Amino acid sequence: MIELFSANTPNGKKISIMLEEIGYKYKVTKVDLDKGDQFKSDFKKISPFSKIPVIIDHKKNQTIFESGAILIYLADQSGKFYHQNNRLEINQWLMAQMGYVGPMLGQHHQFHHYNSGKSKFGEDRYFKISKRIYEDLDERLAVSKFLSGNEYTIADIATFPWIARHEWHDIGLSKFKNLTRWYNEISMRVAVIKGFSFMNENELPPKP
Ligand SMILES: N[C@@H](CCC(=O)N[C@@H](CS)C(=O)NCC(=O)O)C(=O)O
Repeated sequence: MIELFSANTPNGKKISIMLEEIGYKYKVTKVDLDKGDQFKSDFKKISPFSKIPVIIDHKKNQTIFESGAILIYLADQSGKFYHQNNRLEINQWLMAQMGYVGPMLGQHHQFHHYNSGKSKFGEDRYFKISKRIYEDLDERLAVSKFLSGNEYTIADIATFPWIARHEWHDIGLSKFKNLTRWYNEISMRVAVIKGFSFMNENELPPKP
């Protein structure tokens, strides 16, 4: 049994989607970020930077923080979505999500969605970077069915919930034909629909 410590955010959804995709039984423990649950000493013991998501694999007595590391762990355990012969490609797109796509879109959320009007510099900077991310992903998906090739992998699972916040981005997902094709295909997966709504049962990936 896996225990997932999470909140209803893109990083949180990556792991519920993965757990649904591999068909593992899991229990969700909500970490209320607005109330500061992430800073409680018991949580800090399993998450040194006070961030969700974290999992505990109770069967193996193993705790894991950082969504990319969790995805790799679950992929290794289940033998799914992280094919041995394509790891170099998958690692690149997964690391690009972890180190660039997520953090930059996250800043765009801060300046454009939550705090618009407070910093023109911040709003312009992250809008521009986010638009470039859409363009670059669209370019990649013009020549590749999924981010790391022909197969759906943990790189797609990591990236999808961030693009699913497209309504906050105001960039216009539907203008990006290849990214939209990829997004629509993933949105229709049964496991994605279930994992996406892990904290809000009626929540669906918003249409482009
Ligand atoms: N690199 C981390 C980022 C995790 C992260 O930023 N989590 C946010 C929610 S999406 C969080 O826990 N924020 C609480 C805080 O910083 O106080 C990962 O991918 O797991």
